[in-house]
Amino acid sequence: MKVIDSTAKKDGFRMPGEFEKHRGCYIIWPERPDNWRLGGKPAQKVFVDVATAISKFEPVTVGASSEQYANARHMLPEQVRVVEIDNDDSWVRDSGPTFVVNDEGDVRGIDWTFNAWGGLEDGLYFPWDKDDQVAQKICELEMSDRYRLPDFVLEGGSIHVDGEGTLITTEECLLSEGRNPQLSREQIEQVLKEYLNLEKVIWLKRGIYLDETNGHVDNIVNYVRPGVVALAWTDDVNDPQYEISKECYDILSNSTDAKGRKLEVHKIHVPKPILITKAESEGVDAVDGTLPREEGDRLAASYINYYTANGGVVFPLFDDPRDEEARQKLAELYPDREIIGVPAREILLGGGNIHCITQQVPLG
Ligand code: KQY
Repeated sequence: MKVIDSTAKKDGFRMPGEFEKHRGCYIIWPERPDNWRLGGKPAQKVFVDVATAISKFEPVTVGASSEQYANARHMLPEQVRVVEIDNDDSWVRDSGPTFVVNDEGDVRGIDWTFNAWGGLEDGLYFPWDKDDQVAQKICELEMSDRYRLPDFVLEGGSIHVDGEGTLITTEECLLSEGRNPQLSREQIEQVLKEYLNLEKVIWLKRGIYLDETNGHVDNIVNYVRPGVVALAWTDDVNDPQYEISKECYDILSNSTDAKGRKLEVHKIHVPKPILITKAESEGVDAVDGTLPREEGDRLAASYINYYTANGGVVFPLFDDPRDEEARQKLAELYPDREIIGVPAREILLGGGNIHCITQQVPLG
């Protein structure tokens, strides 16, 4: 498959919204013991639940390392395809390609540079070279040509688009020292506009409180459809999350998108603060250079970190009274999709959630 020396905008490709039709979905199997407790065994069960839920709606491929291939194949249901993809960890939203489509139905991948959320500045592990090859491997499996950006760091979790020329991101992440410190905000915006075919970038300031990715947008805001977004919210003015969510609400509700529409903003309450337990902390193999998981640390829990599938939405459950409220809100926002909740504490303990462990391939 070819590496194309051009840009999506020049070639008439655009990034579709996640709510548009998919050809399928990728997930990478968790195993690294310095991020996933107990050697990844509890997380693997939840990844099976997420893959199974999504496979009700669209084909799912799980990539596993050669060491874990047989275990993954054994644990996953037969309708899920399992292939070997060597990796450093299982966040395919970030290590995988961002796909773009054209009006002829062609699909191409954008292969951003991946540096584990901040490289040597404040990245979450080292090395990350296998993760940086994941996008290329998925493009090959999908028979998709790709644009490779060897000098531009970006993760899929740091952007959401409406498919009609608008992208939402956060300054906390895209302007962080560990991504592209040599580029100004305007230059970063220009790269996004060229490679995703956009007219407008809406900049939020910060993502969810204590998000270890430097505030990925996919934990705080999601596009329901063009002109309509869901926002993580709390009414508790004493929670540091309040000020962040309020700031996002003010920016979003005062923004127009690329088509000149005012955004409709729907609030979905976060669960009460979720803290790492002693047993959970002790289950992680602490090593130098990987973010420690300390007892009592608050996790960046948000229902917004959900996956939009063909005909379905798969969202995280936290064993919290807000779970049911989130389900109802999503059912209202997505009347034509089945809403499936998956208990997701084990994914949260690894530092992300359902959206972060999935990557859609658009139908084109
Ligand atoms: O939230 C994400 N998109 C990724 C989280 C990475 C956590 C690594 N420990």
